[in-house]
Amino acid sequence: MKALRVGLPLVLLALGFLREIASVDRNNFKSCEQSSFCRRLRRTEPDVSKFEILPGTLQTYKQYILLDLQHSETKHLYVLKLSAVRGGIFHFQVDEKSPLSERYRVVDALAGEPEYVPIKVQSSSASAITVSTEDGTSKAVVNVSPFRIDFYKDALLVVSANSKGLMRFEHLRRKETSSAPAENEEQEAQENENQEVAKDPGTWEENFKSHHDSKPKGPEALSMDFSFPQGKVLYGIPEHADSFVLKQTVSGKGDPYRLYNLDVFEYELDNGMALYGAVPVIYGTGPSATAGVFWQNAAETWVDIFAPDQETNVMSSIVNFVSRSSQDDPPAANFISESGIIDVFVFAEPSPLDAFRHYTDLTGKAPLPQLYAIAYHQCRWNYNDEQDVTSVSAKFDEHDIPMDTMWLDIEYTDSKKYFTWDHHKFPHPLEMIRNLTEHGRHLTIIIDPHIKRDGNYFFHNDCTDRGYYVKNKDGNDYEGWCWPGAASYADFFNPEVRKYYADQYLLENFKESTKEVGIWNDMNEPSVFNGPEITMLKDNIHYGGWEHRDVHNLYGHMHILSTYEGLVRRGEGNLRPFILTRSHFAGSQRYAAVWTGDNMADWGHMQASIKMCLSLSVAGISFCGADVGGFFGNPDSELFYRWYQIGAFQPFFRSHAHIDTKRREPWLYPEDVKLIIRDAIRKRYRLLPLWYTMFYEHERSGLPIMRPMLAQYPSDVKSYALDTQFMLSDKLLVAPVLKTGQTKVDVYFPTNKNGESDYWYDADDNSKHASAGYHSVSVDSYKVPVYQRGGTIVPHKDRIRRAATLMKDDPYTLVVALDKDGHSKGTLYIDDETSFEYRHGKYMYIELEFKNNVLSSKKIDETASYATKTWLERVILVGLSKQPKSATLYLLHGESTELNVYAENNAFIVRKPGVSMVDSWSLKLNY
Ligand code: NBV
Repeated sequence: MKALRVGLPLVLLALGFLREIASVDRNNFKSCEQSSFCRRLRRTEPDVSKFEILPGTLQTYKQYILLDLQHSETKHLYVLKLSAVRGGIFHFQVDEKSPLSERYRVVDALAGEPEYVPIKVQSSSASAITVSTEDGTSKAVVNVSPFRIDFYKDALLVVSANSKGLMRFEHLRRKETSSAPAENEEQEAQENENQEVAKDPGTWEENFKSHHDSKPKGPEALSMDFSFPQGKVLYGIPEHADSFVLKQTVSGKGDPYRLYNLDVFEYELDNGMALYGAVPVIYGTGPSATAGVFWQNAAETWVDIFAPDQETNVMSSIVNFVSRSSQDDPPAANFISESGIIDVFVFAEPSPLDAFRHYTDLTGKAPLPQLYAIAYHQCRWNYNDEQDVTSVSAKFDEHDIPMDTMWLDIEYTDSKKYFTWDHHKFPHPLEMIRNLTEHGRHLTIIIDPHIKRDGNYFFHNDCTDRGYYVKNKDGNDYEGWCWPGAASYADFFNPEVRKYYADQYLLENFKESTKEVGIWNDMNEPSVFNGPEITMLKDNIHYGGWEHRDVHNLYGHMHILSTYEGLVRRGEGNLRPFILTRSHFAGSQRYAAVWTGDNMADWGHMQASIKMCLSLSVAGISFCGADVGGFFGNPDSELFYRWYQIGAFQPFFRSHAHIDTKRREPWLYPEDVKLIIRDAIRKRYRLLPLWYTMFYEHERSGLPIMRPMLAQYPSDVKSYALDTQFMLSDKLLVAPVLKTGQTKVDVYFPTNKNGESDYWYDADDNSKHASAGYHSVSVDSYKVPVYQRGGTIVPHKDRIRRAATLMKDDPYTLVVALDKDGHSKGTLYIDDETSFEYRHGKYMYIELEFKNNVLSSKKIDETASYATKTWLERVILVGLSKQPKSATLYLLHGESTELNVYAENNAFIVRKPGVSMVDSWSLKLNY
């Protein structure tokens, strides 16, 4: 039995948690119909809103306005607060005016307090109140009755809130209704409403399978719809294993997309079922604008999508949609959450990238990782013992395959007690780690949030004694089942618990660890094997008295926040932590990389890795990847090497496999397959300077690293729905092989804003593509169709070593790819690759430019400096119309050297300019 082999107590099987089934057991998870609040609030037919503003209540402050909002029948009062954040972002909140008890407001998702700016009330009448940002570029018009807010950017209507009238807001109420006759109309309406709401059997308490939810506060759900008048497609709201562009969910099209962090066993593709993470940001893109709506709510949320029906043919339906008459409704999304308040940020820009930037300005940017973290990671459940770890690492050397990190899954622990080792299998962890470090490699170990209830486990005793566990509804420590058997869950919402947990990472506590060890936080949805939908009861209680219902989607986020704090302190504030998390929320990018969980070894899941990482990337989580090879099942050779070829071009690149799969280190496949895998990994290592620069620029700008085509080509509607190819920054177009037996890939070269194609150069043979549309490209087993955009400069390192950490001082190659004017530009970032010293000016950020036949380098940040030993080994010029006779290298202080230019592989090459990367220099081509 698999379960026994991993030490899972038999009782789990008795509880019906059968992890043997072949695909997701939908019975374990709720549909909207099975969820009382979704059932109650899901009205998809446009309605006249029952909410109206009371314009006489307008209060104007420097940075916000307040207005009362009333339900026209119940007369229940709400308050709307509307403010503006720097950059033309609007923020609005709706809460009850006098709730029976406080309603939950999300914490820690935003990177900090937004920078609120003054707003001006431009006009106020009985029908509308118009406010604008001081510079007048963004405007919000609050329509009084029916209540609606229209948001404008540069006079263009970009988002309309509640224009479909789908807003609902269940006010808190007492269960007992008096039997006395109503004394006035208001009381009568109130009672009618109570009866109406109570009609649903799940309103005051709810059962799902054998689980009971006591709902101490009764109904408290809310919803609001948002239309995107400039949008042709909607996308975002990860995490779902679905297309990048969101599909219509209304008019009998099934369930809304669900955001509820869950551990879904063998997840299905092409649907909106909830997965491990939830980032409630959605975008609408059209040729004139991209608008974003960030719904800041951590409770279970369902999102209905009103969009063109894409079932038959995504492309033609979008094209049809674009040409539809203006009376047709724009795409819209209706967010339905179980509790909390309505808390929304709205932003829009002509360019999608600028819109994405606003979102990461709010929720933060991923800090630059250590270089090793963006190299190749080798994982499986499990590397069995020290000998296994050491020998796998050695085999990578033997087969000359680069690898930077070995990973240990749950079996390294003593009986699933985290922060301990199983000393039978791992008697000398420090020695084992040292052995890796000496080879330039790292170790990452798993630490899950469930705590074994064992009286001999210090962690459990501390949490019990200090009251650090999440409580059940009766105020006792909540107990569930997970890998260790009986387990409780640390309450990361309590700052004291976070500090305690962070402390456990310190070397004085976790003695058999080192400051270089990376941490993998798994199962943090949280996963509870015997809980409803494999998670925690909603009426559990967290710090501050909040129900789990209010904070569910934030649990994993608070877990990694605590881990991050611990690792920063472990490294004395100077070593960049590496954390991988499964669960995530808005803002999780500030702490950890995310992977897409337990996928399967099939072609569909491999394709899904692109769609899912694109959705995560636009939602701020750029450091994304999927288990290469597929977690469940055994990939055949072709699938396995094709997956490596994709993983090598995704930000987080790790091979991983379930404990019951066959061992699959690359050399266990036939020699020819191993060589293809080796080639794919080496492609990654060659491009590490580009990856590192992209991650650095991501920290500065917040722009996604892996980008949907529409991010770069918003004027080309045909590129909108593409999720089989993607861009890396604005430089590379990656169109990998996605199907078995493929000998050709249809690559779509988009139309730029001038209505033409850019120039694209094949990264292998430098051949040029210069016409827009689909091109069929031949592929052999080694081929990954990757194109460098003309007009860019991409840095490489061509001396591939066994680990990225050993390539630090190696020289650079620059690939200069020309646009149609003979220009190109690029950047290169260099620092110590490990520490936070770059935040104190110890780095080099270089701008490279080719124009008028001269390639030159100059520092972008003049005051920053880093004494790199690296130098320029080669310049590859792609797209020159004729061969230069020679090239002259000029250093800033006057010296010059004449160099030869060689023709090779459809390019011209200048070998060994030899100049230090510290210097400013230029290279002139002589004709
Ligand atoms: O820790 C074991 C696995 C892990 O390998 C995987 O990557 C996680 O997503 N973990 C889930 C627990 C159970 C998987 C069936």
